[in-house]
Amino acid sequence: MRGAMLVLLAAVLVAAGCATGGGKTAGPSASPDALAAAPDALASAAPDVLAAAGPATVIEVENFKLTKGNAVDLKDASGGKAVVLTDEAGEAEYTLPSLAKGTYELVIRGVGQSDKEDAVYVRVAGQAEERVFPEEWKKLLPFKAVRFTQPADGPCKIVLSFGEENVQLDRVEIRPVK
Ligand SMILES: [Ca+2]
Repeated sequence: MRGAMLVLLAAVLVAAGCATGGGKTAGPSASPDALAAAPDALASAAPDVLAAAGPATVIEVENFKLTKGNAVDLKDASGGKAVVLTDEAGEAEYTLPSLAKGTYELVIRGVGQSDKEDAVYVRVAGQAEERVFPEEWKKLLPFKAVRFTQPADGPCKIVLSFGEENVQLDRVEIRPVK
């Protein structure tokens, strides 16, 4: 009888020990797992937000809404196309559905033909317009970067407007600034 009691007591202690030990190890390991899982949940819920927080978000200018602008074939351009705004009313507009609050750089890639044919204006996230252009001509190059602040998570409107004639606008890249 005493032997059975001891075995029972030992079994209770072992069971309690296991439960306590299990509890202790489960606690700390559960938190990192939960944290690791969070970005995956975000990725499926809000791809635009995540894309901006990591590598560049790239938007082809030929996918912008164009006013007085034409998509033209351009060798080596991404998507094989670029946009030329045809007169002073020319605009290309695009609204990212969701961009996370933060500071970013917007860079246009395109081709300027000469110092009289290379400028375009950029308005983004409601900031004042900035005039940008490439450093060299007749090459597909990044134009001067525009730094902007997205004030809160949400849509982000980008407007490229006519600066000079014959500027070929291939794509827009948006990167977070650290
Ligand atoms: Ca393009």
